[in-house]
Amino acid sequence: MENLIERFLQKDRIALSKLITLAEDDSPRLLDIMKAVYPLTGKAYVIGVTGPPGAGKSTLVDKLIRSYRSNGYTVGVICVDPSSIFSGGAFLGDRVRMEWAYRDDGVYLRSLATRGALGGLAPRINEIIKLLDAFGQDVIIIETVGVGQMEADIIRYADTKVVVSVPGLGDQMQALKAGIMEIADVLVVNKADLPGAQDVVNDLQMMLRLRKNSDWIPEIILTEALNNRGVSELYEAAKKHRMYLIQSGVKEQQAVQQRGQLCQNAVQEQMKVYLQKCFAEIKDVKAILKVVQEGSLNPYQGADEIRKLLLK
Ligand SMILES: Nc1nc2c(ncn2[C@@H]2O[C@H](COP(=O)(O)OP(=O)(O)OP(=O)(O)O)[C@@H](O)[C@H]2O)c(=O)[nH]1
Ligand SMILES: [Mg+2]
Repeated sequence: MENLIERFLQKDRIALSKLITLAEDDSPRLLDIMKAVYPLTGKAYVIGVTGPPGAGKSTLVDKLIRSYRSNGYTVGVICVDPSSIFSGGAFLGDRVRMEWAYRDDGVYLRSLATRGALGGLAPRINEIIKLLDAFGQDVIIIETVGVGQMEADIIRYADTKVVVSVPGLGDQMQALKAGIMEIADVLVVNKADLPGAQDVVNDLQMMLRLRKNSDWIPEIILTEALNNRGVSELYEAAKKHRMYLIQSGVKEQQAVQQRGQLCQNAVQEQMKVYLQKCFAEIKDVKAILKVVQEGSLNPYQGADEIRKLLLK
């Protein structure tokens, strides 16, 4: 593994891929990997892009990557959950569309096909972001499908959160408002070539007026990702938001919080692994579990006894 980290530090993309896979698989080696690479992090600008299925997120991301590349930035892209029923087909489309990016050394694309063990977050998204950051990608874009709490969690640590909507969402628009709108830093109305785009803008403006007090008022950008319209406006809006984060001190506040959270999460993960080991290996714990399984001991009574045993 030393070798793998060594190769990673020498900018070997295969080593990067392997380390991301270890993160994705929740490898017990992850803690050591992160200890080694963390000192190299902190430079990347992270953008989260979310919205309903088929809104044109990938088309937009493709155009954004081109913009960042033409401005001299390297880019890492993480596409979360392309295996969902909505986007299984779209992912193949993405590969074809992104063909150019796979050939560009300054772009690293990765899709996370799996959900976490608990069915929640894509595993270790934060660690994967840190790996890309440490590898030297200037800009990291996370694309995720959906407008609920789970998607909000996936892009929680993005510096700039872009929520994409489109004309004709109907009831989904309500879900969008209830779910993810609160966290948006930039609002995009894509497919502005279709009828109804202005209605969506009006709707979003209304919603913004109800937004809780915040120093930052999200811009609403009309785009036609397919025709590359509005993409430079989105690029500028993201840049403006990034400057705001830095100048207002919000970025530093978020960093303080994030460092604590990463540490706590890592401890929790370690504890989970430790507990699994206890259940499998400690004789007295196994004995209590057995009695619980046989029905002679209340499971919660059993839990209490195991806790006392482990924490004594
Ligand atoms: N009319 C129109 N169609 C667009 C526009 N942008 C993207 N599309 C089309 O919308 C469809 C979905 O685009 P994707 O970029 O795959 O959308 P997505 O949001 O990434 O989709 P999922 O990842 O499956 O949720 C494709 O057929 C695109 O060509 C646009 O500005 N106007
Ligand atoms: Mg997509």
